[in-house]
Formats: sequence, C-alpha cells, structure tokens
Amino acid sequence: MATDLADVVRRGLTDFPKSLPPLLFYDEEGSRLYERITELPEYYLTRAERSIFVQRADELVDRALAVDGPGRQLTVVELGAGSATKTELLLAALLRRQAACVYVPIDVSPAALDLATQRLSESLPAVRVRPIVATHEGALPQLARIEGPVLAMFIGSSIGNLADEDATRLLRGLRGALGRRASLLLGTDLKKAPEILIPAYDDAAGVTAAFNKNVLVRINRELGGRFDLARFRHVARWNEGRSRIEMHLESTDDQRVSIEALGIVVHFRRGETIHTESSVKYDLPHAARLMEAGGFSPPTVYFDEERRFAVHLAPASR
Ligand code: AVI
Repeated sequence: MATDLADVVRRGLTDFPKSLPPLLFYDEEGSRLYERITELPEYYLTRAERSIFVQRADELVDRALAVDGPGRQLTVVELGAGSATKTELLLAALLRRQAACVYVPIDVSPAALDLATQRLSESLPAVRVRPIVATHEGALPQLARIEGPVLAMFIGSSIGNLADEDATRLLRGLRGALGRRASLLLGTDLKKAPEILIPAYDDAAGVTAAFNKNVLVRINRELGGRFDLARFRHVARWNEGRSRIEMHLESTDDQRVSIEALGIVVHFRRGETIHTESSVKYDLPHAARLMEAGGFSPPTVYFDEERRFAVHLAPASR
C-alpha cells in the first residue's frame, strides 16, 4: 500500500478541489471506528438492513435459489465483506435448504476476513469459507472460476460510496465474471430528510469525526505528514443536487502542511476542505437503473419497517 498510498495522497492533495478516496479510512483504527459507527444511535443504516435480513432471510434465499432451478448448491459471494455479521443470517437460512455451502468473502483487509472466517467456523461449520484478499475488481478473475449458481452480495450501502459510473462498471464486471448464473443482492440507503441524514454522519459522540480525521492521522504516521488535527474540522453536508451526504475535513485557518515522504507542502485557505467521502442516497428508480445498467433484471425490493433502507434482489438479465 505504501507507494499506492503516496500516489493517491499526492494526487488528492495537489488537486483542486482537494480530495482523498474513502478507501484510505480503513486501516486498523479506521475499521475499528467504522464498527463503532454501525452501533451509534444516529447511524440507522446497519440496524435497518439487519432487520430486513432478520425478517426476510428465508424469502430472500428462496428467491435466489429459484433462479437456477432446484438441485444445485448456491455459492454466496460478498464484496467488501468486513465482519460478515449480517450475511450470517442469510447463510443460516441457506443452510436450512442445502446441507452445505461455499461462502466467498472479498475484502482488502486480511484481518477482517480472518475474523469472519473464524466466527463462521464456530457459528455455521457447514459453511466453507474461501476468502479472497483483494479489491472488488481484483477479485473478478477468481470469481469467474466459481461453478454453479452464485448469489453476489453488495450490502451495507457500500455502493453509495461509488459514483454512478464506477458503480455501474463494478456491477458489469461482476455480471461479466459470474455470467447468467448470478443474482445480485444490493443494499442501499434511501433518500430522506437531511435532519436524519446529517446526524447519521455527524454523531453527538464524535465517532464519525474521529473516523474522518483518522485519514490525517494515517498520513502523519505513514507518510511523515504534519497535520495538526485541531486545525481541521469534520463536516457532513447534504448535497441535494447529487442526492448524497459528503464528508469533508475543513481547514480552520490559512495553513501549510508538509508531507515529508512526498516532499510537498500543501497550502490550505481558511474554510477550504478535503472531500473524503460521498454517500449516495437512492430512490427506487435510481437503484433499479444502476442494476439494469450493470446487467441485472428489475429487482424485487425489501424494506425495513420505517422504510429507511432497501435490499434489492435481482437475477442477471438474459
Ligand atoms: C461503508 N459506507 C457504506 C459507510 C457510509 O455510510 O457511507 C461509511 C461511513 N462513513 C461515515 N459513516 C459511515
């Protein structure tokens, strides 16, 4: 990651406007902070999606199994699997219908995959876990070698961290690798009032602020950066035109920050920001358009009780 990190940081901080990609959040501390975010009272996404799995896992699995007709074992693939706690509900439902199954979690973090493998080996020993340490795109050639029907999961509204063009490219890649035997289970957060969305990304306990600022901590540690965290402010903004929450780090002063390993000094004006993440909030036509552009049929959609979140399930289009 070292040279990748250097390239990515150099590009983002010398660009205008300044930005850093959200992938940089997830070092060990960032992954720990993200797990805490998922438990915050304001961050409803994880609980809402989980409640859909709790209530509808059997139905989801039946629908996924129906795609290929009876008799063949379904393999479950998950992009950005993390700790796989929600997926466990689905795998348990699948094991009520077939004696064993293969689960292929994909993540850039070997630590997260180890944890998921360990947990599943205890809770669901009939699941054979075949982890892939890779980016989503990097895993596609290996996915193409899987035989039989596959349920590909991309949950947690992770798709919302991608621009539509990138999301479409990824879904197409997935569809291309898995072919007609694939179905896609996609979790998306839904568009709603900014009064609910903003606190979800700017919580009272300051965990999301720490998660955002951890990017600067990481640059200080790994690239000899001299960011003073007290001179940057976490900001969560609702961008109505693009239907997305944006996270930024705003400079509270005019300042210069040197980054030793890059041999650069970055200038900030007071109020200038580094854009660190976008999190798109969808309506149903928007999500369906993405799935269709990615090579999947019109989805069946499942909601939580408060209709805050949606899980879409669709077979590959013919
Ligand atoms: C991982 N991803 C879907 C989260 C989101 O909601 O966009 C990351 C996150 N950023 C701030 N809070 C959570």
